[in-house]
Amino acid sequence: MKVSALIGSIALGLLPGTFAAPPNGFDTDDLALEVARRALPNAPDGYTPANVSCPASRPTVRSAAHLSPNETSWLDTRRSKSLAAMKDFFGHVKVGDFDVTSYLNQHSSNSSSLPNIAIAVSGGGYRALMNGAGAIKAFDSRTENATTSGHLGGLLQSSTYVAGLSGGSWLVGSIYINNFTTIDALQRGSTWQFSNSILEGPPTGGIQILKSASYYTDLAEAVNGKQDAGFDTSITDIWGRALGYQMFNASNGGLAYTWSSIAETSAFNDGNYPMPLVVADGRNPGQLIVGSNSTVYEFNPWEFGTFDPTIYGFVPLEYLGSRFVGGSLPSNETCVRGFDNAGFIIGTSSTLFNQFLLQLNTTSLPSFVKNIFAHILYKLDKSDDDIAAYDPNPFYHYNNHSSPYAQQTELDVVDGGEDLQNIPLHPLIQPERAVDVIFAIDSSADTTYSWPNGTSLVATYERSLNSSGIGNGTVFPSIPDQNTFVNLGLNTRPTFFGCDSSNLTGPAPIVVYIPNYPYSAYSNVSTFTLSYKDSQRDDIILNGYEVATMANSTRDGNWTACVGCAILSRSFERTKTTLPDICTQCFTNYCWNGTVNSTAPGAFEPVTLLADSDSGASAIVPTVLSTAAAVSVALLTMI
Ligand SMILES: *[C@@H]1O[C@H](CO)[C@@H](O)[C@H](O)[C@H]1NC(C)=O
Ligand SMILES: *[C@@H]1O[C@H](CO)[C@@H](O)[C@H](O)[C@H]1NC(C)=O
Ligand SMILES: *[C@@H]1O[C@H](CO)[C@@H](O)[C@H](O)[C@H]1NC(C)=O
Ligand SMILES: *[C@@H]1O[C@H](CO)[C@@H](O)[C@H](O)[C@H]1NC(C)=O
Ligand SMILES: *[C@@H]1O[C@H](CO)[C@@H](O)[C@H](O)[C@H]1NC(C)=O
Ligand SMILES: *[C@@H]1O[C@H](CO)[C@@H](O)[C@H](O)[C@H]1NC(C)=O
Ligand SMILES: *[C@@H]1O[C@H](CO)[C@@H](O)[C@H](O)[C@H]1NC(C)=O
Ligand SMILES: *[C@@H]1O[C@H](CO)[C@@H](O)[C@H](O)[C@H]1NC(C)=O
Ligand SMILES: *[C@@H]1O[C@H](CO)[C@@H](O)[C@H](O)[C@H]1NC(C)=O
Ligand SMILES: *[C@@H]1O[C@H](CO)[C@@H](O)[C@H](O)[C@H]1NC(C)=O
Ligand SMILES: *[C@@H]1O[C@H](CO)[C@@H](O)[C@H](O)[C@H]1NC(C)=O
Ligand SMILES: CC(=O)N[C@H]1CO[C@H](CO)[C@@H](O)[C@@H]1O
Repeated sequence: MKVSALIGSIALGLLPGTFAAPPNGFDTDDLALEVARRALPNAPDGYTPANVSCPASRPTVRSAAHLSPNETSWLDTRRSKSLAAMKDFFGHVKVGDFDVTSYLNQHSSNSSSLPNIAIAVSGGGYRALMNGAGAIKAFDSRTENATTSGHLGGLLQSSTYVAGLSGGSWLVGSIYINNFTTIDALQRGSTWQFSNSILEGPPTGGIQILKSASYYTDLAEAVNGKQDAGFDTSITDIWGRALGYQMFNASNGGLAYTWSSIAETSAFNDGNYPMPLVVADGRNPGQLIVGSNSTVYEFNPWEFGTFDPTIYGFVPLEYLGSRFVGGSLPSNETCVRGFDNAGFIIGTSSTLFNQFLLQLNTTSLPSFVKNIFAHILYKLDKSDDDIAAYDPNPFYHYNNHSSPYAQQTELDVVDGGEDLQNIPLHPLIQPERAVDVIFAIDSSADTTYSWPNGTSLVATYERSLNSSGIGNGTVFPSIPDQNTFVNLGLNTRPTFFGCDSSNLTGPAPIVVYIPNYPYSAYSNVSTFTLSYKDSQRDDIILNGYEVATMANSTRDGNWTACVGCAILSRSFERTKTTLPDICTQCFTNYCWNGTVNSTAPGAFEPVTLLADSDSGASAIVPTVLSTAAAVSVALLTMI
């Protein structure tokens, strides 16, 4: 008897009638909507990757020297949409007396002179998801009142890229797999039910009719299916399936939804919203610790791969799971689809949270649930290994002379924050993408009380200094040490880095650093907290809104103008436009000017900036994961 069947019968025996396996990967409700515009349940066999016939031109790995033809042509389509959105944005965001609309009209025929905007949402579990959601909500023109004076609605619609990592990738996945939905809808709907811990599964009733036992049976069924089809599995497969239940509004946790299906939807193809990016790290062959020299991967709607010199290649995401050799698919090999399950992608970006599953024993779940889980773990190839197995390695024998992965039949991919670059800036500082400004939302837990202190920017800066090595020519603004961040308060309000482009060694964006900070709520909840009441979730999201808008500009009446200046700055340089006076003032106020104060600061314990709040405690010290692997715990306390 297969273990999957065994588990199924355990659950059936104990809970008659509660477990109904889907007849196959498809969900008829979702299929009916296939013509509608949202990410699609288009995997051939649910969670299990399956052989399909190859397209006429067989998929290949391509060099990272340029953007993909898909991205290049999508950018063309996107530009007219983002330009229109920018005009709307500057309809309510005034930059002193400067007429931004005329400026944009004047240069609209040469799109490369116009601003190119990106948003990056850091990791940090649910804290990062919620604080990031507040910022995205603030940037979204669809949010009620967000396009009034003092707010920033429309920045999202004006952006070209939105990147997420780990907890930030759960946010990006929640938005994109659910039809570019709004944060408001996620708060009001049945998807973001964080009061139900991911360990227990979704509430019963509604779209996901499950109980904890059948939840785990469902997770096991899917993962066993993949394994029985000959694919390596790890605990990340279980974790990714669980995330699907909590982030995707589809029955069976979006079993057949692929990440590549985003590129098949008409709304995305029409350029109606920004391009989503998810970041993960590579673990080098034979290594356990992921250091600053590790390879950084991106998942975009078309491809998986990296600009790093280690691999310097991209594979079509849809055909991940096919046996590429030396960058092409041998004639005796078939195409495989369905490997890029959307939950698996965001699970890959957040593998450190695999540790939580291993803590299931410490929960109050009934013991038969724990037994089911023990069986799942037993069956996995890599039960306690914190990696996602990308086997077959799509870059097998690719760039044989330079790639440390070329001889590996399996690629080990891990949490995007493990190299300490906890903000997904890597895809956004690639010269080919020519980004002008990155809004970097940092929800990292760097300090004792889980506030950010610039560690992530420091890591990206240091990596860029190795420009002939792993940095591969990427340029990043100078970033001071973390003590300076705390001493100068650079982590208490937005700070701009790289304002003066003449002080850079090459083209690089301005980084608008937006650190998590308490306005109306203590949003420094522990990375280890896995369940939140709706009211606390909403308080933290509102706090994130206030972080991004500086309390709707009540903290600085010129904040939105200064955001406008950051957006326009590089464009002004290209068009040789004199900086408006208000921008000079803004840059004096917000740009880090090179001052350093590296003396060791005292404890960083900010209190809510707005009126007293009862919505949280300021000091939350991690204790839960005492048995987890030491390295993971150390990292989890930081991200
Ligand atoms: C996706 O969103 C668009 C725009 O709001 C809407 O028109 C469309 O019906 C939605 N599709 C689905 C499947 O919900
Ligand atoms: C990406 O581009 C390739 C080659 O131009 C094309 O065959 C493929 O259909 C495109 N993919 C998508 C999802 O549009
Ligand atoms: C939007 O603004 C109006 C008018 O000030 C106010 O009544 C309403 O409560 C606001 N809505 C939200 C969601 O803040
Ligand atoms: C294809 O050929 C290679 C080289 O002979 C072999 O290693 C591989 O197993 C073959 N694949 C299949 C699916 O038969
Ligand atoms: C959980 O508990 C079971 C039964 O006590 C034990 O066999 C198993 O090893 C434990 N699992 C973990 C991950 O500690
Ligand atoms: C900054 O965060 C790092 C961990 O990310 C920590 O080791 C360091 O002590 C912190 N420094 C300050 C000044 O907060
Ligand atoms: C990263 O690689 C550079 C050489 O390319 C080396 O100098 C540096 O020590 C490495 N850093 C780590 C943390 O391995
Ligand atoms: C900021 O605006 C949001 C949404 O309109 C509102 O709910 C919140 O109360 C406002 N906060 C402050 C400090 O004005
Ligand atoms: C905004 O900036 C202008 C120009 O520097 C200045 O005159 C004005 O006082 C500022 N307004 C606020 C509310 O700080
Ligand atoms: C640079 O910024 C620091 C505070 O961060 C300030 O004290 C100093 O006066 C500034 N220097 C210049 C030249 O503006
Ligand atoms: C300008 O560049 C130098 C050299 O890289 C650096 O030390 C300094 O901090 C930079 N200044 C600013 C304001 O970024
Ligand atoms: C700018 C730069 O250094 N680019 C290099 C990145 O890595 C690839 C692969 O090693 C090189 O071919 C590029 O020249």
